[in-house]
Amino acid sequence: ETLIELSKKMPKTELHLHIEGTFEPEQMFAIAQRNQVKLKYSTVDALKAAYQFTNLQDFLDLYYQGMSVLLHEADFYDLTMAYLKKVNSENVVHVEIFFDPQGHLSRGVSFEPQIRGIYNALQDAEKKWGMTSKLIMSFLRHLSEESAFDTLEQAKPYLAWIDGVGLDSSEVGHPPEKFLRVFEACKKLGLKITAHAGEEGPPEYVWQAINQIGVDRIDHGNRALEDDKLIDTIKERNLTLTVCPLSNLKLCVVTDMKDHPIKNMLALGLHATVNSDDPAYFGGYMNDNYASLINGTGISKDELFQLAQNGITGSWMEDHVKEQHLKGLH
Ligand code: ES4
Ligand code: ZN
Repeated sequence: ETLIELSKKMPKTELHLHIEGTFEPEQMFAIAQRNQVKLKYSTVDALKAAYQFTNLQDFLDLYYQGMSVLLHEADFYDLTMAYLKKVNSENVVHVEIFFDPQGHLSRGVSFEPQIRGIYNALQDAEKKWGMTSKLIMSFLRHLSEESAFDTLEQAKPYLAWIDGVGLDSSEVGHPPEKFLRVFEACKKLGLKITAHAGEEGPPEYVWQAINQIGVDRIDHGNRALEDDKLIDTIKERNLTLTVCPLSNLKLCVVTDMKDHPIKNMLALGLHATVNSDDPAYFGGYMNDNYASLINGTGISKDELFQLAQNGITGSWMEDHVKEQHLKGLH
């Protein structure tokens, strides 16, 4: 059995996934049509041809355009269900999904249809396939603290459906400490906390996420490797890194998959995991991300299992559920 075959068969978790980043061009055009809204691109091929990014912002500009056709609860349901169906076929057994409410609120789409559509799809996936999930509301860091507080207020009637909060969008110039008070309020509400840090931003932003915000996890974290003391701190605190190989390649965080730092992260004792981030934009879902690591970096069988195991231990599943999944892995 090849490592590729093994990686496909393994039960996997996804801990870093933006649901709006799973919007495939074909589905985007179909929903645009039924909502009678126009996209900037006239064909699927023209849109796909635009998916060439040199940095995070290039991608975000298209990502916000793409999500602009989502208007109704059914749109959010269909988007989420299409993703869940895809990863169920890849033996993903647990997902922790981000959504960006401000990307929709700013267009006049209220909180309720967003979360109801996403949540109902997650529930249906559990009923159909036993796939478990957590939902993470993410704040857009290029917007103000006030906007984040307003979003949290709108989320309050739905807190039973929300497991954690995150921080995403344009990193440089928007350090975690900008949202210190918002995350304090979230913590008081019992929400888990994660933040994108060290994707394009400096190690200082990862320090802030840990020491000021008190994150339970770090999304990406690539640039933490520039700071030895930071590496030690991430280990001491047992913080999981949600690493996204194809995302890193497409956004030029790494220039070649053979230079991807994930093997180094494992060798340093960091709890790295494999995730797809925005699979419709970055060229692949969970199995493609594993395949790119196997083909590009030459990870070993032991490293493959370590990554899958880290995905279970780094998840926000209840401890007894983690135990079950760990047994299923070997
Ligand atoms: C994102 Cl790859 C990435 N980084 C930061 N924010 C994001 N939102 C969606 N994908
Ligand atoms: Zn991300």
